[in-house]
Amino acid sequence: MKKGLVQVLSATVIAAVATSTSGAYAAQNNQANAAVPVYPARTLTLTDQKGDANGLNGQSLHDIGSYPTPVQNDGADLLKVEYVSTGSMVKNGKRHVPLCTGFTAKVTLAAPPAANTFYRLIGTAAENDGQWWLQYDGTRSTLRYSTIEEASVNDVHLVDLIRPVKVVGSTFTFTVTDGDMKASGEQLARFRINTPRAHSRARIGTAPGSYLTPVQWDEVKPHQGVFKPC
Ligand SMILES: [Ca+2]
Repeated sequence: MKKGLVQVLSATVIAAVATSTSGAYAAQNNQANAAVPVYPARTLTLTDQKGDANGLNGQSLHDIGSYPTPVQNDGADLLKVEYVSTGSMVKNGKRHVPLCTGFTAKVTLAAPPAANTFYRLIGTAAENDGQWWLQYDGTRSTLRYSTIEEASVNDVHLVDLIRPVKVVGSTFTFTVTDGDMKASGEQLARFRINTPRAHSRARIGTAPGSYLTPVQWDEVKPHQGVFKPC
């Protein structure tokens, strides 16, 4: 009986110590988590109708709007574009302050990306007031940019993004860093995309300089505002 009592008391003490230790660890962990605020990411989400990738909406000559039809290219059907700033909280003295590093732009389609198609996230930027476009063609992930003056003489620049687009099922995501912005003459702190919008277009031909891009399969109408990640 005595041995049994000792065993019971020992088990009770061990359990109490374990609970106390676990509680202390949890408290410390909570304090550590509470000490670092969550990075205040900025977001902008644009949406578009499903089933309207038929080449009828957004044509420069004749735009009848977004209507589902039996002619439908699911892999070019834009449903959503989500811009999210990237960064982290860093120590500055006793405080944590946000450090912005760029942004991501995730595109959701009705099906995995189609072959021979350009996907473009369109807009202008702080320095590049002619165009600042993110472009994915199934192989290359690029940035197109120009000022108004350059665009007027078709002097448009094209560089590869530092990080290629990541495709997951029916979505693909651009990652834009400080280095990408510098490559196009933009500054991270001042950077913004004006009237962001998107379209998907056919890519006909093989030479980069001589692609034909009709038909425009689908488009996301312009957002009358800006996305400023930092
Ligand atoms: Ca659509």
